[in-house]
Amino acid sequence: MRRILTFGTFDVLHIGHVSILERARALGDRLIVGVSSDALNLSKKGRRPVYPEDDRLKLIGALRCVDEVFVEESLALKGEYLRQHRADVLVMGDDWQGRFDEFRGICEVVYLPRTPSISTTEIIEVIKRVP
Ligand code: C2G
Repeated sequence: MRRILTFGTFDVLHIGHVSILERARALGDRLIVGVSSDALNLSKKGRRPVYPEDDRLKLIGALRCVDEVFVEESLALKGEYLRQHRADVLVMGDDWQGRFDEFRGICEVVYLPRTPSISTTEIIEVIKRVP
């Protein structure tokens, strides 16, 4: 049983999110997703997500490729979460390339290419422009 863990906000769910989750799941037998809390986002990005954490957890948990979800309360607890969930592999998008190498002592760390030309920020901008 190869356990894959990944983290993210997954706000305003889009094809880039589903694509990385499907590719992450394909690396093992079980995919566990740490969805960052509203409070963590406020401190990290200076704004609250459009979708509240309960909704983001429900959406991610409803995907066929996802086996388990939990709330990521703090960036500083990544090592703890990896140990708690007995992760064999940490998967992150390559916008985080190199940033999680410190966890190579706990598990494998894999960076997957991001889907080009789509992001939550861009979707929000497009919606704002709708007359
Ligand atoms: N992603 C992607 N392609 C996109 C947009 C996002 O592959 N076009 C990936 C990101 O690389 C990330 C995941 O989807 O692995 C979730 O993206 P975000 O919600 O933007 O995650 P982020 O806020 O960067 O949270 O501590 C790490 C953070 O929790 C990661």
